[in-house]
Amino acid sequence: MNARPVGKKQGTGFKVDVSGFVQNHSPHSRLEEAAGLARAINLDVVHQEIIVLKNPRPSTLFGEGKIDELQSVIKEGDIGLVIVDHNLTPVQQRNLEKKWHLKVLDRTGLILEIFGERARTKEGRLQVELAHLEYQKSRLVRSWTHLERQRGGFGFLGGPGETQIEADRRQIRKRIENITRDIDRIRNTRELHRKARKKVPYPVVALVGYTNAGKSTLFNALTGARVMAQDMLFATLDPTMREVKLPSFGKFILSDTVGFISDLPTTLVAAFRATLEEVLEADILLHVRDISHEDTEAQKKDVLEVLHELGVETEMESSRIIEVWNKLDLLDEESRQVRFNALKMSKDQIVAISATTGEGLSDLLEHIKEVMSSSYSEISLNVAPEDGALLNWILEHTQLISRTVDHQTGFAIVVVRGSQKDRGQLENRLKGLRTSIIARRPASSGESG
Ligand SMILES: Nc1nc2c(ncn2[C@@H]2O[C@H](COP(=O)(O)OP(=O)(O)OP(=O)(O)O)[C@@H](O)[C@H]2O)c(=O)[nH]1
Ligand SMILES: [Mg+2]
Repeated sequence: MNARPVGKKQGTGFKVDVSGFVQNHSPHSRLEEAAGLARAINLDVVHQEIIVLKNPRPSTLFGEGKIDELQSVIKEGDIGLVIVDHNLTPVQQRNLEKKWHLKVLDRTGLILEIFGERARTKEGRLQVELAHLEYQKSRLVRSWTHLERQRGGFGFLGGPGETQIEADRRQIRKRIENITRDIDRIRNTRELHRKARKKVPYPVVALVGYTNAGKSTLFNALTGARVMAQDMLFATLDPTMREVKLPSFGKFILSDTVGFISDLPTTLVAAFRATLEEVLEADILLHVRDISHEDTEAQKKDVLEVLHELGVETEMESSRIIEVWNKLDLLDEESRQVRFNALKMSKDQIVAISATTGEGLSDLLEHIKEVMSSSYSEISLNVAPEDGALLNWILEHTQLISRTVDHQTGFAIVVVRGSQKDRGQLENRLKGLRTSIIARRPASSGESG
């Protein structure tokens, strides 16, 4: 499944950033990001430039002059692959490939390649393959012969030797069907596991954020784990979960996941939807931001957009979102002050930290605890002996703190920790029963189950 750079000159890269289409992100940093993406699959970037497009051509995107100019750069640099950091139509891609006699990848194609290399779990691989197939399907109309599909694989960068030239739409559709079925199967199994996990219903805290913001570094800092954290885009693809002990609160589960990026291909968002949705059901979302990045605001906007696409109402759910301003150590004194002033003025929940130096981490944990305490409470119940079914429900949905039985009455005193949602459901279930809630208090302390 690994895609390799094409041609003898493996690893030669060449990138163009079409600045005329860049929104919010500065052309310069967008170019740097694209180069980073290329390096993320071991491509050797030999030339990069920003091209201002005054009037994009439907057939080739660039004008004749520019195409010729780039042709000489290609010759000179012995370049084997051109990456256009912009979405190309199938026709544009094919025409550019014909003119330059090499492989051309657009932004979506490039991101798909990276995901293809990174996916580790079976589900992750299938999701990426599905996204790839959807992408190919949309390009099948006229340019299929240029796609040089690897037999049984899905990389665009496959060697021409193993290509299968003739398109077979039906075959692709069939493969999509099969993959979808496999993914469903895996998902059902996971759903069962998740239900089982619910029996120890610790609150879940999920890390979300732009790629390279420092999610995995923070994950490691908080859990003592060693998740791959690298100065590499999309270092993490598959979700990872781990327990964290919160002093005087108990445990919570921290989950690290794939980073977002601007113009994340919609096929990919769709493919990863189920995985991400699970993460997004978390009690708290930590939105990790690289506050030292010049495009940090644009990145935030991108992340909120993807969250929105995934069904998180960021405005209405602000109480469960904590913004984590990371990489504080990279700011000079002045920018630090500016940031801290902004932080104080903001009505959002924000904590400034450095995941590498550890600065602010205790504040962050404190804040997590506060948010949890306000949404979690300790509930003491007097459970009637005939309400065994209800007791089972309680034990499945909440976290048991203690349980004692009054042998004379047969009633059990059960103390649990539950979220607001659990509490609401519990109250509904009590109607008409002898079981009752006898006390409730914020879950600011208590031991872990
Ligand atoms: N100086 C500094 N560097 C940091 C900090 N946090 C993370 N980094 C660096 O930023 C880079 C990216 O960190 P990761 O933790 O891999 O970022 P990520 O958000 O998990 O990225 P993806 O998995 O690609 O989405 C690494 O080189 C980290 O060492 C920080 O607080 N300060
Ligand atoms: Mg990561």
